[in-house]
Amino acid sequence: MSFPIDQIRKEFPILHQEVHGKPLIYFDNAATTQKPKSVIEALEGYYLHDNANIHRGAHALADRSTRYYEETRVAVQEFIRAKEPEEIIFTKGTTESINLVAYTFGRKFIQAGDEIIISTLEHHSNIVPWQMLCEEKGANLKVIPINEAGEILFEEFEKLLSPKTKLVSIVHASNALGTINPVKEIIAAAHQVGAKVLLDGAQSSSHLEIDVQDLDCDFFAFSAHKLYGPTGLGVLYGKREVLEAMPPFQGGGEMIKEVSFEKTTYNEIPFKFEAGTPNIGDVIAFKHALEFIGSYGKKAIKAHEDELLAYANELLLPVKGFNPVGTAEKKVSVLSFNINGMHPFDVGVMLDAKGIAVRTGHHCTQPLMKRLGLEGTVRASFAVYNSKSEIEKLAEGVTQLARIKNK
Ligand code: C6P
Repeated sequence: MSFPIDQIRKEFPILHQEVHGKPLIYFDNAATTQKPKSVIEALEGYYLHDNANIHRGAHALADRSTRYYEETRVAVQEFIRAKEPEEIIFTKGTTESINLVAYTFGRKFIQAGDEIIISTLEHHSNIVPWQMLCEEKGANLKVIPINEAGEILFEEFEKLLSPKTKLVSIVHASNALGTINPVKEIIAAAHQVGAKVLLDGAQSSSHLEIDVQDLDCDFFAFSAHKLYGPTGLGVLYGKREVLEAMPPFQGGGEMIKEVSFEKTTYNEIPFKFEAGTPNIGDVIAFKHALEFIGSYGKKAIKAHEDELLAYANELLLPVKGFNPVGTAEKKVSVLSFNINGMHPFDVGVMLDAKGIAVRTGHHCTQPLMKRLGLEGTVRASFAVYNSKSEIEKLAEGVTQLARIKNK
């Protein structure tokens, strides 16, 4: 059965508009995905009918809001195949999820002389929190090198591992290049030396089937907005025993069991890490994004996106002056490239004039760009609602630009 692209596109009202007089082609999905009607309607429905604070009210609306909020937690648990809903913590996004681990796990378990391993592929939000922690604690940050294709060098990673390694924090799929890291092998090797592993799943969660129990990662962080859900909402998964051993993140309401001026005791997980009134409406709407993905199935979505990437490569690789960046064997649907003789930003502006939305620049991966000797790239990232005819328009636009500069 062919992928029901027309039916899917009907679910995304935003796609049906013109930009600069041309039909919008949205290829900036790694930055954020568009939202299906069901998510937008759930958000509206919450504020029209159910709005109330959760976990504390003695009235019907509070009961309803609490129930819907906790239903999303269970939906997330199932989505990443966690063992229990208590292992799911709602945050503001991947960035906050990683910072939460740095502030709590890091403050308690990382000491002077300890080592944290990341890779050259990391987004800034999986670099800076660890630099801050290392500076505070006198710990050391080690970086796994990559090859020219944008793949980590596994044997170099193994050399970095030692009893001093307390944490390996690594991106599952690179936002800048699309590389899928061999995370199962990384996790197994890190566990051999007793280190915990955090996976930055910001990009993998929308494309790959995630099974945190099978992966055996200790933490998994991702953002709802890259998964057809609302902005300002993220998830931190942690294994129960690891979360229970960690001190709380922020202090305030919800995260306490009992407060007195002499002593405060803390709530159980996940509430210990959800201080204050959370992002209730967006959490409730997020369940509908997960249901949207579930209704088509990750496998079918990935197959469709892989086909789009292969088609883009087929059309563009023969074009003189087209330089792909990131040619890993295993990739999610990210096409990063440069055109000889053109600044990536100028390419982005010219594609925008044709209605094609891409991201240009360093993609919050400055050390990676430095390693590749680039200022930045043009990045087209594909999602469930993109079509082959849109890929043809991209290829046409890029080919025109390349021809001008590469006669
Ligand atoms: N990458 C991109 O255009 P937040 O902003 O917290 O939702 O996600 C941060 C983040 C962390 N890790 C990876 C691998 C990411 O791709 C991102 C977000 C966007 O590539 C915005 S910079």
